[in-house]
Order: sequence, then C-alpha cells, then structure tokens
Amino acid sequence: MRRAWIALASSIGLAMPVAPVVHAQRPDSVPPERAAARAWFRDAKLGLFIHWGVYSQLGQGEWVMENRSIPVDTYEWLASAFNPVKFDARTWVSLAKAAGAKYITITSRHHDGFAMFATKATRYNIVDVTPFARDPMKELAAECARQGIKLFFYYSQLDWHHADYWPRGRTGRTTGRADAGEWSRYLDFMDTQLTELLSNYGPIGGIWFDGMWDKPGADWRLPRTYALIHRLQPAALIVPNHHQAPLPGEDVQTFEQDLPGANTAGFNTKEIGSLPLETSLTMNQSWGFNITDKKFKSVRDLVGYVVRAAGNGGNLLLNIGPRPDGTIQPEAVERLRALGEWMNANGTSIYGTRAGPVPPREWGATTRRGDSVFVHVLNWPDRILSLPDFGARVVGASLLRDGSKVDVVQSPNGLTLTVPPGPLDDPDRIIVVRVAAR
Ligand code: FHN
Repeated sequence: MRRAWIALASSIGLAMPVAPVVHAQRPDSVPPERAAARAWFRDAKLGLFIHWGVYSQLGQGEWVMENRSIPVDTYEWLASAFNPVKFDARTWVSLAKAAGAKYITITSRHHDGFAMFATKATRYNIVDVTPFARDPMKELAAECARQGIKLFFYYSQLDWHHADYWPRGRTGRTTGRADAGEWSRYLDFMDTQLTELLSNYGPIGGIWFDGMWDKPGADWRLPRTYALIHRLQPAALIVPNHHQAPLPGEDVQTFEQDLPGANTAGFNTKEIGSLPLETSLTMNQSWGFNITDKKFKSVRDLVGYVVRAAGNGGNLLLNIGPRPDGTIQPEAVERLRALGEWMNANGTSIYGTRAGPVPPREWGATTRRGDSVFVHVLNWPDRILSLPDFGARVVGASLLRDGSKVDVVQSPNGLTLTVPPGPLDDPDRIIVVRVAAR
C-alpha cells in the first residue's frame, strides 16, 4: 500500500485542474516585510528544487530507508560514509541561475532525519559525523547571496530516525526504534533546528515544510513554530506541503506533482486559497537521486509546465536529485540550460505575470501583465484559435518572437486568432494581445 502510494506520487505527471474549488479566505494581515516577500514570490515563477542527502548514495530515491526497511543503526553507518567531495555551491547556484530560477529550495533535512547542516541539536548531521565535515547549506547560502538568488530550506517534520517521533505515523515503523518517546521533546528539537536555520544562514527565503501528512491527527504546535519563524525572520515565507487548504500563518500554497487545484496525484487538495501558489515537479520520476530513472521530461514538456503553472497564477518548483559525489546528472544540466535559454528569450511572458483571462486548456495557457495578455500556444495544430472573451477591448496582437502582426478578430463571443506557423521545434508560440487600459 505504502509503496503503491509512493509510486503513484512519483509517477503521475501534471494534469489540467478540474473545476478547482476556490476557497474564500479572509485576507491575512501580514507585516509589510512578509507582504513584500509574498509579492516577490508571486513574481518569481521558477524555482529549483534540490533533493540531496545521505540517501543519494544508494541511488534509489530519498525514501530508500523506508522502502527497504533500513534500521536506524545501519542507516547511521551510511551517513558516516557520506563524502560529496565534488560538491561546489558556485556550480549549483550558477546552474539555477542559468535555468532562469529565482530561488532554490533544498532539503536541509529529509524524512531520514539527517541534518545536512551544522546543528547543535543532534550529532546526526553532516558536519559532525561525515568525513565531508562541511556545511553545504552554509556554502549555498553564501553563494546564493553572492549571485542574488533566494534560498529556501526544505525541512521534514516527519522523522524516521529520531527516538521521540512517537507515537509513530503512517511510516517509519520498520527502522528498529523503541516504541517509546516524548512528542513534545521532538517538537522542541525541531524548533531548535529551525532556530538555527533562521539564525545562522543570513536572510533566507523561507521554510518549505513536508511530512506533516504522516501524522495528520497530531498536534504539530504549528502556531508556535510559525510564530517562531516569523519572529526570527519577518520576511521568511512558510511553504507547507501538507496537501491541505492553507492554515493560519502560512504564506504559500504548494501542490505536489499537480497544478494548483488539480489532484491527479491523489493527495492534493482542490481548494485554492488566496496565497501565492506553487507546483513542485520532478524532472524525471524521482525526487532524490535514482540511478536507473532515465525518464526525464523533455525540454518542450518542461516549458509547458512552466507556462501552465504561470497560467494558473503559480510558480514551478522544478526538482533535481544530485549525485552523492555532489555532481548533477548531465541530463538535468542539459535540460536546465535549455529551459534557461527559453526563459531568457520568453521570460517577459512569464516573470512578474499573473494568471491570464482564459484558464489553462489543452491548447495552452494565458498570462497577463498590465495591458498585455500573453497567449501561449503549446499544443494547437490549426491556424485558427478561438478563445472566450477577455473582458476587455482588444487593441492588437503580435508574435512575441519577432513582433510581427497577428490577425485578431473580436466578437461578443470572444476572440479569433490566426496563429502563425512556428518552427517545428518551438515549444510555445506566444502571441501578445494588447487590451485597452481598464
Ligand atoms: O515524501 C516526500 C517526497 O520524498 C518529496 O520530498 C516530496 C516533494 O514534494 N514530498 C513528499 C511527499 O509529499
């Protein structure tokens, strides 16, 4: 059952949202720093997700401890062998920049409980027990600051290693821990580590939480933890991957392997609140390094995901799983560079936009900035494309690529565009439709 769930989670691609439920929410009153950070996030549109840890050594994804029932002491040995000598923060951050990503979200600690940062809360961390003895989060934070890209820390609330993660949730039952523990001590431990992440790495983008779904009924003391985070860094955003509608104190609503409001993965909510939106997506079918998973999405597909996420008013958080030596698979590097070239040429139709007047459809999506509506034609073989009414008078239309005029006819029923044929390998023909100022 558990394996089936994981396989489902990692194998499903994005699909069009089916009639999302839009959740009426009172606008949160947030301090100006956080409001500005949320606004920045809405504009960012592309982030690079990185799943990297001790598990990368086995090349079977980040769930290997659970999937193979590896006992805690055996996994501790694996941790003690982790030595990613080729890790180079500058290379990683430069690649994220080259891809057009505005932020990086990296696993500071995944469900295996191993801290990929220096922590005084436990010796179970990369500095204290590995031959590497360096803090890659520190190196990344410094490099992100240098290259002007935001850094978010993924932090797993679920823990397959800690003795006090008790009572157990749905997972982590086969790692040989004693059936006893003190839940409040575990929550204190997390708060200590979060305090370190928010105190020792300069200003960070925020914390990306994951794993609460393992114990949905538990008291996670969220108000206290969220207040702690916002007190330590008022501009840090809280991004919870709990698969529910947003809870008080949260800043972003994120969807896993699904566009906002869709639930092909089987665990996302269809309720969309008023917070900035994000979709996390694997580049192949795995989050952590999987040595045999070669099912990488094509560049055309990745462009489509960025466009459809933006067309839904959200960001795409595109994942890679670096190798245990600290290098990144060439398939991922190649795709990120190609995506970056596309973003470089067409980013004006993505960055800083909002969802356009026509919700994403099979043919493509629309985005909007001011008086420009960008019609992204992703999958439409015909010359004539008819769209529902934009709710504004259309002034003219042109191709983003070269500014050439595009025929557009507006009627009370909508618009008809004559789509110019593009190069066969063009993943997205973008038509800029100018509408009269409102
Ligand atoms: O179990 C994790 C999984 O390993 C991965 O980190 C993804 C990323 O969105 N989230 C979890 C499942 O919800």
